[in-house]
Amino acid sequence: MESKVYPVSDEWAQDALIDAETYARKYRQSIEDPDTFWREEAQRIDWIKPFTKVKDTSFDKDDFHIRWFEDGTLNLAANCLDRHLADHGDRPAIIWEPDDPSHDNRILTYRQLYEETCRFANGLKANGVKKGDRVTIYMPMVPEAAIAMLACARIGAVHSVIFAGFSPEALGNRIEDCDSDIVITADEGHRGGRKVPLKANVDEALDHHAHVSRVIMLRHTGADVPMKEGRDITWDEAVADQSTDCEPEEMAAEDPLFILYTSGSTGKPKGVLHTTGGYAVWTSMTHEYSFDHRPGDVYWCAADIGWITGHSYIVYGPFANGATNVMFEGTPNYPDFSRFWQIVDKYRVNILYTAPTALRALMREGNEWVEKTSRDSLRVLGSVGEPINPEAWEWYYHIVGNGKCPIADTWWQTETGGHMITPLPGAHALKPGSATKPMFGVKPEIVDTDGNRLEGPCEGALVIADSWPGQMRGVYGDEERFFLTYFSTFKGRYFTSDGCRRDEDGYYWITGRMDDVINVSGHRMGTAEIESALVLHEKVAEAAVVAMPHDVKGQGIYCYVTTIAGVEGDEDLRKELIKWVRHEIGPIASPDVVQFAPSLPKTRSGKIMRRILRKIAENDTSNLGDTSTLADPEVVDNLIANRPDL
Ligand code: 6R9
Repeated sequence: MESKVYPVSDEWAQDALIDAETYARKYRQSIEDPDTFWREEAQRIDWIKPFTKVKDTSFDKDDFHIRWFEDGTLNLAANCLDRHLADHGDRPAIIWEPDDPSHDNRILTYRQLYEETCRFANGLKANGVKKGDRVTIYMPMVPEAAIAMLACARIGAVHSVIFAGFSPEALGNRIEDCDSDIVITADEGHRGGRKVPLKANVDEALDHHAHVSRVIMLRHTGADVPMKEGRDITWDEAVADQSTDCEPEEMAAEDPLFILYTSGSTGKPKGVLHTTGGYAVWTSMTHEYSFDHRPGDVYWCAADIGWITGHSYIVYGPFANGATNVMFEGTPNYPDFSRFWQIVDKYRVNILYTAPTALRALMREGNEWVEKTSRDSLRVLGSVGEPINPEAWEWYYHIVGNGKCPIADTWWQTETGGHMITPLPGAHALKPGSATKPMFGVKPEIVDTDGNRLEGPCEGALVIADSWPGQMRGVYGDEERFFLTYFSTFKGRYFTSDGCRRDEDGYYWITGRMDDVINVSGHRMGTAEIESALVLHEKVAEAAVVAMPHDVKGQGIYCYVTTIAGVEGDEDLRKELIKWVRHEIGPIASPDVVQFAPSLPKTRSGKIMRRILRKIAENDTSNLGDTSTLADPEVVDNLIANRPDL
């Protein structure tokens, strides 16, 4: 396949933190002599007790374990805050931009962020939170969300951030799964001119999860919300009279840092568990190298704190590196389609990190929204969440970046903690749509279905052959699921569930998920999760959910629904089911299409043939592949005949 190549410019080649030669040398060392490489790289973190052992890992079933820097101790919040105070306590740590541009922004220096974090950490302690306790955070994109996370890290509590777009039902299940007794939230959030009823959602969730004994609520919009006597207090009450100093807890490198729920192939979202030392080194290193981040840069990651990108690249990586972080509460299209670029100009952003879905949504509105802004402060552009199509890549590069900013197309996952395959701006020639080359310490391999390693240009399943420091350490509360999900498909290797192609230059091209995960606007949704929600509805007998191509979201959600006998699938029920799924999971899981089906295509053994359902959803029915195992071929003809016009 022919593709355009954008070589590293002379300017970049000369000034980059990591140039091509340095990349080659460091990469080789990271694979051949990981001990030396990581011993040095880990010096970017302040250890309380220095580690002596670097890496002790095995992906083999009989001896499965992952430990990095294991006898070292540290506190990650102290690495993100305290150590910056002496030299640049007055540097802005967070520049917060509200949803509505006519409202006031907020700027918190490192000293202020330190003090607010300590006060809240003391407040948590005063409310009974101890090291190892799980704290649920359900917050809008405000500085207090980051403060709550850092406060947990400071006292050794394990945070579980739930994206504010999740429903009460989804929130409740996640509170239950990690058995957390405390929830931190706000009265409401702002998003694109609308209000998100966070406290009301928490109340609804807690109707069924009464063991939660404390809710701390930030007053943000000032909405009049009911407070439950004895359970609910305000943020201000929690921090009143608390000291602005709080001794950081000494954590072992392998002590848990946080849990983050994500979707996989099976019905129940899993709590991905990350630990402290390796994650600290990994997020700090990748944030610096992938974006060529320099002290004093204004850096903006436009993700939400509820996703791994927010954890690693709004909070831990950037703060560990003393970055000035823009944090934005709103959306790219409110009040108009220039909003992103106006923010870039307002704060003279040097590094912008966003998702292909946002770019596609803005691209289709026309270039004038971009071109009326300057954007001349931009130096590096980042992309994350899904494969970026070459058209969106070219637009990002030429229109947004004026043809002078390298694009870091960062491939990684909740499970990997940080960037795994990505170009470094001064080291790699770029090919639009390719995540290019592995990060230091990452050993990608492409295997066939039998697990044979393929060499040279090839396509297959992407696996990682050895451990890296930022790797997840477990599925919370389910020890076996970790090994089974990631290490049992291909022996001795971590299976990413992504398909991948490697070209003649050794560049990696991610082709997308190979499992039943739909990537909607960069958000992972399990088809089984949506199916379970649908069949909970009293009028639904059976449901099958597959991905469909979508111009803006990347993938959309296509649902085939069989109603119970005597119920007709009409327009009203269609609307009701869409509302139902939004209520059960959240607005991000909104079905794009609901097609009623008298029955679903099944094999004689009763398995739903998703391959066929996918083809119909893609409107590609000329070649359905092998249909010989279908129990009733007429079912398929009926589905094709009744496919809604989209
Ligand atoms: C960070 C994040 C992970 C899945 C991953 C892959 C897709 C993410 C990508 C990409 C191609 C990129 N993905 N970044 N695909 N190029 N640059 O998104 O984590 O929410 O766990 O999703 O997203 O399919 O497996 P997460």
